Amino acid sequence: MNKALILGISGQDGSYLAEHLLDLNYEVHGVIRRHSFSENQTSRIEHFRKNLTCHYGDILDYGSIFNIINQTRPDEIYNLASMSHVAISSHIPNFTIQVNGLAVLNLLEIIRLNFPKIKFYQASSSEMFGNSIDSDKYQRLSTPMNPVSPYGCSKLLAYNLVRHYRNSYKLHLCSGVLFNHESPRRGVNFVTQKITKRAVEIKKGKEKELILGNLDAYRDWGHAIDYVKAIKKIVDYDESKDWIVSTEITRSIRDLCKYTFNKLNLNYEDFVKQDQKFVRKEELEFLRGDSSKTRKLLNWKPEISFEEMIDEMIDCWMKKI
Ligand code: F7E
Repeated sequence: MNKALILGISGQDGSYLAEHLLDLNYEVHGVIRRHSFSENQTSRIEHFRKNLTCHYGDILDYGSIFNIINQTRPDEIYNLASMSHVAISSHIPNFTIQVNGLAVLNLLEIIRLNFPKIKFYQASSSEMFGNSIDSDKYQRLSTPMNPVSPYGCSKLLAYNLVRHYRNSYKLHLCSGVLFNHESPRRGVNFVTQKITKRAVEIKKGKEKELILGNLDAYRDWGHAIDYVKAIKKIVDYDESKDWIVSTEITRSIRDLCKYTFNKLNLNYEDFVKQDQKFVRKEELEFLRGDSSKTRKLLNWKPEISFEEMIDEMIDCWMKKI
């Protein structure tokens, strides 16, 4: 039985990846941070927790991570642990760089010095591109990376460290540069969940307005379930390298509002207001990833459409609220 260790198992991607690996008959271990509301911490994995082995640890705590790896001896490590909110990273830049950047260096050192056979996956992000874009309006691995947030800078640090360690020490280290990916398990302070939740609250007469920042940024949104399948294929590929995972379709926040409110027979213009408070210091304006190589070499493509994904999120809020 293959063994996997997931850092960030209690997050959106970690929870879906754990389920996918269990379906593939893996023994799945995960690292959980201590949290004062322990019931919230594991809400995404509670329904299948009996099939997992969870360990208390923290990616910032070198000893705890070394011990977990030493005890579990995984074949594969997936590093999905991160401070993942771009806007919040401007409020806690130092912490963001430590968690998303320096902690990855520690993981790489643990692998290099002690467990060089482990296959390692690093969650990289389209936020690393910043506002760089090729003339055909796509981002790809050759597009210059000029991040516009502490989050983007931290992810670029980790991405470059993974490349350097792979080239220098011949380790199986790969990165997936994932564009935005959403689901009903997304945190409510990301824009897709914020919009679908509030639109349902308005529909049910519980709220009157939705306050957002920039409506004219574009994002390439896929479903997290499709993206964790790509992650597994990335790790399984013989050669360890970097990959783009995207839908190749981009939409604005305004398009997202329009679709969500229409679905509920409402007009978004009657409810959506803008406030500078939610406008970023430096916005990343436009994302659309060219994932043609990933599709071809890994025989992967997104299966769930944008509309199906937003419908699923709306349905979940309709049941919850
Ligand atoms: O923002 C705009 C905001 O916070 C999307 C993370 O998974 O994807 C995610 O980062 C867009 C931005 O995601 C609000 O300015 C407008 O243009 O949902 P988001 P993100 O920043 O793109 C990348 C690939 C990651 O790696 C990250 O970890 O929506 N926007 N008004 C707003 N965004 C939020 N959150 N809240 C608003 O009120």
